[in-house]
Amino acid sequence: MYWQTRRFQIDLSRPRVMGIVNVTPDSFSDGGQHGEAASAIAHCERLVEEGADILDIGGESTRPGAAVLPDEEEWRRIAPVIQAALSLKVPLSVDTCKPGVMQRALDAGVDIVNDVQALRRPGALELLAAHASAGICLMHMRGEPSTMQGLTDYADVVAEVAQFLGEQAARVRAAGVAAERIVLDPGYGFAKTSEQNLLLLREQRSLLSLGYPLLVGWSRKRTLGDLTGRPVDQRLPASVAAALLALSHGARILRVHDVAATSDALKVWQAGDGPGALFADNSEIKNTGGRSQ
Ligand code: HH2
Repeated sequence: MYWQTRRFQIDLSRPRVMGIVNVTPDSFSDGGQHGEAASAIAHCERLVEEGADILDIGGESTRPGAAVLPDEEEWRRIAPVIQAALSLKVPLSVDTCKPGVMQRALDAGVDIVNDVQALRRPGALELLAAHASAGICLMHMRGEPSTMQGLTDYADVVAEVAQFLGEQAARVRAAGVAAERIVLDPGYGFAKTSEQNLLLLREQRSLLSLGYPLLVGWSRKRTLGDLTGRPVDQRLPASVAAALLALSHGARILRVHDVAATSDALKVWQAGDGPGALFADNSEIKNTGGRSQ
């Protein structure tokens, strides 16, 4: 099982860590920490040293009620970071739902588009279909960050998330995108209550029947605060526990803020996950040298 992205074929026979780089003043857990390009670039380097397999770079917060930015401003934030991070030899993902930003990021050379709106904005699907090899993450959510909190009415949240992701993947495939380029994400925390997030986690494995690898983002999210009573800056142990649970329920890519801690936890998890697992790390990410681009 692998994820085809622009420069890299990511082998998913071992789980992968996607490190979050928020070049924003207002992200829910680290807003303002890497708002300047220089500090965001240093953060990229640190995350790679800590074991990030992929970097996910975003310029606009998706937290409930976050301000919507013009394309120009979002791109101005992330452009220098993407430019610098391209030399770090790990796949780069851009976290955006705006086709104008996707276009610029793809032109600049990013490997993956991570879209919390699952390529539903006009022009997004066409853009990715016209691209030869960029990886795509399709996530479930309802509404926009400004409205999603009120959109948590589901008859059966697991069935509805599965149906949505199946339909979006089919739509992307019908546009001519190879299945190997697609991963799916249940969208923890997006238009879901804590109870619904936990139910989805327990039933997460059922999403594997859609036939795509799963990427998940539990890092520091509010449900973890609800469970532990901890504020956002004290949710590291809870985030690691949720990440490992998501792995044991079939996820292959973990989108996290705390790469070092998650990588350590993964090593232990893998060591106990089969004979010789600890030393059988021959599943490196293969650089395809941008051949297919
Ligand atoms: N969560 C966030 C943003 N992007 N993308 C995917 N695929 N899955 C997620 O769960 C996900 C995501 C929210 O986290 P963060 O980036 O830390 O916060 P903010 O959106 O406030 O910048």
